[in-house]
Amino acid sequence: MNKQYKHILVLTGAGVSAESGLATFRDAEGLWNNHKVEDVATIDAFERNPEYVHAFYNEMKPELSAAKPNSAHLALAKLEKEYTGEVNIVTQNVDTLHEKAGSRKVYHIHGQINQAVCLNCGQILETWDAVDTQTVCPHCHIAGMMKPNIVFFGESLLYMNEVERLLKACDLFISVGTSGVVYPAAGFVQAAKYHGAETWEFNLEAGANNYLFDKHIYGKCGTTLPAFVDELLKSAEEKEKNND
Ligand code: BV8
Repeated sequence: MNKQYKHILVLTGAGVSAESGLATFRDAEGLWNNHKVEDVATIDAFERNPEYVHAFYNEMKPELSAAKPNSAHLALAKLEKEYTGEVNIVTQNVDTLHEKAGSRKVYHIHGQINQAVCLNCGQILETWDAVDTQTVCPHCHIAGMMKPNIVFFGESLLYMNEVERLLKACDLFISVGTSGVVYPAAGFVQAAKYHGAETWEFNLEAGANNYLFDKHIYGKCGTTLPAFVDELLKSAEEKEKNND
């Protein structure tokens, strides 16, 4: 990490929100342990039993709405604000903790818990209230066509055009708190590497795609990430001074 990066791309997963008290998916007491993925996070499940899927996400809303960003989210917001180069976050998380920490350039490729999409007119409804099969779309006024704006397995990701552009442009790719098992997000590191980026993995333990990263920093990202961000800011400042 001895250069001034022009474009830093950060990919985050559930591990970045773990120290805010939010359950991850695949850890011991993870979200999927009490539910079968295919019962709640697939498009067939939604078509088969929309009430059940709506209830699963409605149940999550109060906790995610009350959750507070932790030092990892705050470090990334500080990096975006103070770093001389561009900083973007692509998150697999449906919580809004990056935004609550002050990050502005955040792309939710797996959707957002406080959004629903109308399958009739395609408009997005932003709400922390419960959405269900009776909810009327405020845009086209049709009832019963709202779906959580969550990307289920088998659905294509959101913001993929922007993500492709960011993967081509970045010279530093940082992955934080993801098990690296869900594609295409788990393959982003390969694309970044192909386009010449330096790749770093921040996780509790080696992710499934860890062999694709140049560097690894294992530990709680609430501790490891702020230290890394301070290093990045300090070395950029020194470079600026030397250039003056
Ligand atoms: C698509 C929405 C195509 C719900 C989610 C066979 C092989 C390969 C791929 C596939 C395959 N069969 C099917 C596929 C594709 C499939 C896929 O990848 N399946 C996997 C499971 C095999 N992918 C898809 O279906 C995707 N769509 O491919 O579409 C297509 C193309 C065109 C047209 C039509 C279709 C859609 C993927 C999105 C699915 N939706 N979620 C919801 O969020 O409720 S995925 C779900 O997993 C979440 O979004 C989550 O974000 C994501 C990844 O999980 P992680 O964030 O990594 O969380 P996890 O718990 O796993 O790990 C947490 C990590 O943090 C751990 O490593 C832990 O150690 C670490 N950690 C914990 N605490 C800390 C920490 N690290 C640091 N500090 C800490 N304190």
